[in-house]
Amino acid sequence: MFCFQCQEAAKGTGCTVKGVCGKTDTCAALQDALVHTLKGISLYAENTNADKKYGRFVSQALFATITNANFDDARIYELILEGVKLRNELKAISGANVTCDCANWIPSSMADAIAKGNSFGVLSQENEDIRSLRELLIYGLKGIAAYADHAYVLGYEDTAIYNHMFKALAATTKDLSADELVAMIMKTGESAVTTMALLDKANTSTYGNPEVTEVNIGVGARPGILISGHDLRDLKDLLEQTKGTGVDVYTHSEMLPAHYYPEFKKYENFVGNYGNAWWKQDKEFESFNGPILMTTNCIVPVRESYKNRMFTTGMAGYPGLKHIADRKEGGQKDFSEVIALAKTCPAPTQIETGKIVGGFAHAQVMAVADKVVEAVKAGAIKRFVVMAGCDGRHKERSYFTEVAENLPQDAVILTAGCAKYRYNKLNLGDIGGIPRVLDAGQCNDSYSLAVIALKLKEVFGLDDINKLPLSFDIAWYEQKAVAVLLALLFLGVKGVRLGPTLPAFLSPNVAKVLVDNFDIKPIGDVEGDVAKIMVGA
Ligand code: SF4
Ligand code: SF3
Repeated sequence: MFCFQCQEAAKGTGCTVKGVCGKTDTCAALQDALVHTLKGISLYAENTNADKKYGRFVSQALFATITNANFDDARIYELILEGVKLRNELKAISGANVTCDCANWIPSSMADAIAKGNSFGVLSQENEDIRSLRELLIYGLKGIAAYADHAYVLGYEDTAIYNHMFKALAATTKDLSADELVAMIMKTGESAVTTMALLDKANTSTYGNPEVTEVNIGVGARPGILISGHDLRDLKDLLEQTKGTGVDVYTHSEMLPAHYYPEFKKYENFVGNYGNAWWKQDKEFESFNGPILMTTNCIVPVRESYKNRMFTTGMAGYPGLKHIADRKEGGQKDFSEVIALAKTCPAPTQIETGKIVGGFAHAQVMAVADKVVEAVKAGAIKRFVVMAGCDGRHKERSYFTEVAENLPQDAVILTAGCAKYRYNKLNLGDIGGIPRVLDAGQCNDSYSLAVIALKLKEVFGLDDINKLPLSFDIAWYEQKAVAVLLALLFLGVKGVRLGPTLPAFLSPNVAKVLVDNFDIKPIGDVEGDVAKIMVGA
């Protein structure tokens, strides 16, 4: 195997024996064979007016290959078989004669698919710059795919997003120049903006606009179910089905922002958030005591002590865990087994107490825009620092906690994604009633931060987003962060700091393109960075 798609790639170069994430070499090969198949689908779909079902499939299958989403060989192999079937349908419809292996191969067995993945993996492209650009493109698409799937689940789709996915995946099989690939990457940034906007519309039209909310981080006396990941519709079904059963529902990691939506506040058994970012789950799931439902990434290798009370659903999967099947059209997923199990479990063991505040998505911030603008004009707020993205295991990530602690009192942190767990429980105070950490929501709610920045640009009559008193200090881990980063670049944001390390998949030349054109820089030391951030350097 060779995989370097996430920030924790072994030795900062790539995982070769087994993923640091726990992905086995067979699962890695199957995922590579799946991506290979999706390229074949795309080669036919890009020139056909393909039905939405093909776009949906490509999104869901790409989503399954995101870091920490699906470790289940059998499920990945099923997706390959389904993909080959759909590809052959498109082949017949288009009547095209495409010679690429990805457009024609037919797996005869799982072993055959593993061999295919091994011969068409990342390293099959020998030119390291073309490899780097192609993979950057694919990882951006994976992030978009996850967001597109969440929007689809709520009934929102956009064929332009699917069409871009086809074009971009097909592009990775062609003999394109570096410049042509860079142009495709920029278009992917545009598509990331479109997709996050669509998901924002899906979430807010269905569940209301997030509002400032205090979230309890302690526990109650009743048994609970812990729901993790990003899928709000799964949460809605679970809340409906646990209503009045005596079972409480807690959010974990990226599900925390669900508390900010008016729709979910109606449920008296929706009691709080348990634990921290994804990577601490192997300890925190143990002390939760009740069932855990993973709706998306990020799953870490599952311990025996809670294996029999952990479930996956949607595109998440893990061998040996029960998988809750998809809902029938118009219906709900059936969580009765999860709820029945919860009733037999003790209440969660308390690991923290207190409250955290969030809900500063675009509508809520706009509602207090006057106050914010006033604070900037009066000099009470000198700088906004976007510290969105992901959290992870690396010790160097304490940098983000220290930056949050060391920024002067007149700086406000804007956040989204699980990066927030590095500083959302510190007491950083407020500026005239405006908290110094404004949490917009999940990583896809980075879109809200962009909307807020564009609005501020307008209010201050500026012609360039980079003239705002705004800096970006982004923590990344998986491919959704790649999509968010490409979205920022498309929106013209320059000078983003990125850490804890730059992606292993950027070759020196590709990294140089990003530095030269967008002034992207690796994080440095806390003191130096804080000083530079405050003067916009
Ligand atoms: Fe390694 Fe990350 Fe790939 Fe997992 S996803 S195999 S940790 S590079
Ligand atoms: Fe990602 Fe696992 Fe945090 Fe949505 S999901 S942000 S890492």
